Amino acid sequence: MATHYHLIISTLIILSNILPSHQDHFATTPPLPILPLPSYSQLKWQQREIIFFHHFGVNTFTDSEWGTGKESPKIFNPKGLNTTQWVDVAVQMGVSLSILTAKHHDGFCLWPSKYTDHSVIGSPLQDGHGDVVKDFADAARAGGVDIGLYLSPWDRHDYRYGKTIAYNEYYMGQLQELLNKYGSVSEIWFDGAKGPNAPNMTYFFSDWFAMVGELQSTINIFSDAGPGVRWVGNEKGFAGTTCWSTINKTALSIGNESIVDYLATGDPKGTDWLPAECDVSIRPGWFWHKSESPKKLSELLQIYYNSVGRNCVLLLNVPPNTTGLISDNDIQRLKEFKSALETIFSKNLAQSCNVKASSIRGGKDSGYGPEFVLDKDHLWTYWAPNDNGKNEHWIEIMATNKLLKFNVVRIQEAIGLGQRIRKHEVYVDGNRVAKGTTVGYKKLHRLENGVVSGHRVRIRIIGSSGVPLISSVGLHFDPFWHPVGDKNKL
Ligand code: FUL
Repeated sequence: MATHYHLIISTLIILSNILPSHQDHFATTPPLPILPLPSYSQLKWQQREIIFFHHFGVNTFTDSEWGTGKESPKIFNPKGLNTTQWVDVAVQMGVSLSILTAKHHDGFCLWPSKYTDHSVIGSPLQDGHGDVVKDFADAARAGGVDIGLYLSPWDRHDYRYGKTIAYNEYYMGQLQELLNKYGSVSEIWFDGAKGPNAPNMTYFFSDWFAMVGELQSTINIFSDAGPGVRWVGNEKGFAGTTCWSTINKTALSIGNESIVDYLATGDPKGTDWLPAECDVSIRPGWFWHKSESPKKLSELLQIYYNSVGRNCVLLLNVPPNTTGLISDNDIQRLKEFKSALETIFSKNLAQSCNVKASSIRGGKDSGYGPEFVLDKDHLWTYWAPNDNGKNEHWIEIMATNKLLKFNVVRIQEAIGLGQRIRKHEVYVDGNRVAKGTTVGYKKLHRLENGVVSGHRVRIRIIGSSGVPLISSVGLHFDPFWHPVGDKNKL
């Protein structure tokens, strides 16, 4: 009996050594998320990086920025209107979403609304049978570009403005027209702007937002306070150097000047995922003016670093002119911008390097190794360190042969599992070259002292909620960056 018993025990021991235990057999599970998380539509929006804005309307023809509402619809006469040309420009730029001002503050509607005659109906465009929103939506769909619409709450024309119930009914009627008639709409823009002498009235935001969500389930609602996307708090195209996608919605309200700094930085303790959009125009004005010209390439690049490179989306306004086309000089500048971004970011010097990290969740070959920061997926494959209670984690990129020379460091977090990093630093061969706070979807460090060269680049994460999850790292050379003190120009 005793021998039997021993046999059974030793067989069991042998078997337990041969058969894989659960731990060896299954893949290491991903870490738990840190709430709040982005929604599907917010994640999609974030990855667009650059969105177009088109301000177009009676102001285009009166050379003004804020129409009075007294303009005759007859002045709206874009004789060569070609929305396909707008879309072609977006496609060439790699832009996947364009937002059109369906109605600006002057109240003039670019579509034939049945609730007013202050629209294309009274204009010479196709003898009053034109519909710019439809043309734009059709052209965008044909070109594979998504559309967004701007419907100004402040309306300087409509007789109902100032009468709370009547105007809210009018506004909601127009929302229903826009969101029912033109197919899928990916973003709707609720502008908080209102002139100082405008009649005092209440907008029924909750009703509007509920209606929008009902008519378009995947839309992102933009306003100062979201609920899908928040305003960044200025119109320069710059986010805060610290920029959380998290914020407390209860602290926000629309048209409230006192919250602009909070909007620019977000809130590490925020319980709502509400990422920031940086709106800016390629020209000084939002509408096209003959006397204005596009911003310099260097300004556009600075805007890109300060918006996309600070965890935001850049909403770049490109205004159609009186002909109904995007002007050649704007197109030319956009081409330069696109080509500059390609020059800088198409080559990642880290690609040919070895990588190591302070630790790896689940050990080597677990699917969370540092090599995942060099693949093409910038969201769902990532380096995850061990959750060992330590406050510091690092990843290091080592040159295989020749010296690395770069002036831009790109770091991306796997934001699908929450925005975590609060503080980080970058070292080259032991010398600190950059430091920062938040990372988020994308952090770009354009190095203050210009080009650096070295063999080992270490990114230290010295503060994060939970463990940091890094989805991508890039070392880039930006030939357009010449800061004072750049001693190492190539
Ligand atoms: C502002 C408006 O007053 C400007 O005209 C422009 O539309 C800009 C995007 O938002 O608040």
